[in-house]
Amino acid sequence: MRLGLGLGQRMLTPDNFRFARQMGCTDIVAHLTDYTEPVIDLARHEEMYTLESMLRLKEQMIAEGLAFHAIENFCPAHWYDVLLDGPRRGEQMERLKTIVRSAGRAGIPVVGYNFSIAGVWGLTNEAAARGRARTAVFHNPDQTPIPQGTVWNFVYDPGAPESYVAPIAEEQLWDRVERFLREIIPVAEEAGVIMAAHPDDPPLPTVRGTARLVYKPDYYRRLLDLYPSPSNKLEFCMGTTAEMTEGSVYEAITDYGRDIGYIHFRNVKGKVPHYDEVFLDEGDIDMIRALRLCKRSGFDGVLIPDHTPMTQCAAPWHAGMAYALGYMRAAITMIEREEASERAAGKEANTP
Ligand SMILES: [Mn+2]
Repeated sequence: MRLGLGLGQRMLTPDNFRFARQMGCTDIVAHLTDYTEPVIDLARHEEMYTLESMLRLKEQMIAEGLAFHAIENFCPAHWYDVLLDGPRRGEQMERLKTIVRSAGRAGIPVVGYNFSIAGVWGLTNEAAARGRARTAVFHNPDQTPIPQGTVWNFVYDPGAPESYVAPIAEEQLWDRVERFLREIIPVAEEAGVIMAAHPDDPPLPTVRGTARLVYKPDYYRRLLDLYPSPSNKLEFCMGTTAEMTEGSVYEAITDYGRDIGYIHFRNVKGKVPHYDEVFLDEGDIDMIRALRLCKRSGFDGVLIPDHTPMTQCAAPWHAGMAYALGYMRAAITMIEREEASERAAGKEANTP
């Protein structure tokens, strides 16, 4: 198993790559979309998702001793009509295929995506983690409908008429993701890229009048079965899976270990409709047990910290990540040593 760091678009800098390497990372998962802008800057995002931009970033990572493991998420502006089944769906599917082909040509093994209309929604920031660290919490499901011209909390069309996105039923959404997979997975196979699906966070059946895709562990299987392929995998989020009301995160790891593209390693207290994101060692998940199960169920890829509580110091995000990465580095080492000694003991027992 390898340790990676996920970086937002504006954090894709040589300094942060060096920080990742110093923390023991070998891989970077890059967000090419800037989520801090309320209205999507189309030209900037067109540029970020080109082959040239991917190669430039990869070169900067290599210069710091890192691999470009994955792109996390398409930009909402690139595929809103794929999600909403709108008039520009065909042209946007072609755009997504170009992005996947570019990732393949740049030698980036994974493209993560989140097939969601409402996106990550309803989380607020509170001093809810250990030592009153500020962190994301979900306490009050806000169900106000989504304004037209918006998907995933981002405004792609500021000039859209003043009305709302019509309610979307679960079967409609599954039909849309099936069409998406039928078109994108063959392209991903040819490009040598793995498409990795993130579950819906928060994992509720509906948010803002729109159905959610993977909000229970069984639906990971439903998604994989739509188009079985080595290129159809999961961006397995431990935090989101633990927030689900059905099943357990341990069972899910055992069931899907071999179908995981990469892992979001995050802990949480509580489940929908009330949970707090917390430090790795203070939540409901026994993260060591979870990681051991990942290894035993056949996962041998990259794990990254997901979000982290902000620590009380001059570098709240970096210190939070350093804490998470140190914890993960130690856990990986421990579990790999355990396995090596079990293998050695097994060999001894088999010697006549
Ligand atoms: Mn996640």
